[in-house]
Amino acid sequence: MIIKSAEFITSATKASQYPPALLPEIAFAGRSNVGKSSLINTLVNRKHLVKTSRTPGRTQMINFFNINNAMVFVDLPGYGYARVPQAVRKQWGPMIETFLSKRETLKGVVVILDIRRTPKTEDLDLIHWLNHYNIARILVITKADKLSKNRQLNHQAAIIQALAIHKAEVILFSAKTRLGRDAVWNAILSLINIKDDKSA
Ligand SMILES: Nc1nc2c(ncn2[C@@H]2O[C@H](COP(=O)(O)OP(=O)(O)O)[C@@H](O)[C@H]2O)c(=O)[nH]1
Ligand SMILES: [Mg+2]
Repeated sequence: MIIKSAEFITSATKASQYPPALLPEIAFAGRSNVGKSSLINTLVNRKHLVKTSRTPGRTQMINFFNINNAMVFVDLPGYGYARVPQAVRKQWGPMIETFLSKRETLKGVVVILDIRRTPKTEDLDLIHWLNHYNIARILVITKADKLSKNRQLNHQAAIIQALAIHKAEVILFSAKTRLGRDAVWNAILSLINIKDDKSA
């Protein structure tokens, strides 16, 4: 995928603050610190379009980015970080659920999981919500570079089992090595019905 432009549009916590729904949207969701910002930056070939952080739980708003004037990437706030104040954590569910249930231009959600962790309640809840609202998902297992090839396979198998899904459904990814970048792009493009014109 050739990236001609990638620009921040706006941040929102409620529907009235969302930008006009004009382009197909792909949202990104996962636990705080899972590597969501790094994944988006890798996809768009920018080091700092989306802030990455060593301190998890900082971004508690929904951030919208215009990509190539062809689609919008939506960075959803990370969940499951204990040090986020209770009041903020309480907002998280309704904020995400409103977005997922009301956004008519949403074409799918990239669900990001850390290869070293078994999916937790929040991950499973998110996947159930997506099923409930009939929203397409792309499952990405990131930070693959943190494990040896052998352990990658074992951990991937454990995650697949915990989620009760098919092996072909997950994409192994690394922001560090860029493993899986093309596969994630292909999955996104097929959800929004855009052909990847490499000559463009
Ligand atoms: N080794 C490695 N580190 C990563 C990868 N993706 C993210 N990280 C690191 O994990 C931390 C959290 O990443 P970030 O993208 O900010 O996570 P977010 O909170 O989910 O947006 C940062 O220190 C990143 O450098 C990856 O694929 N491999
Ligand atoms: Mg982030």
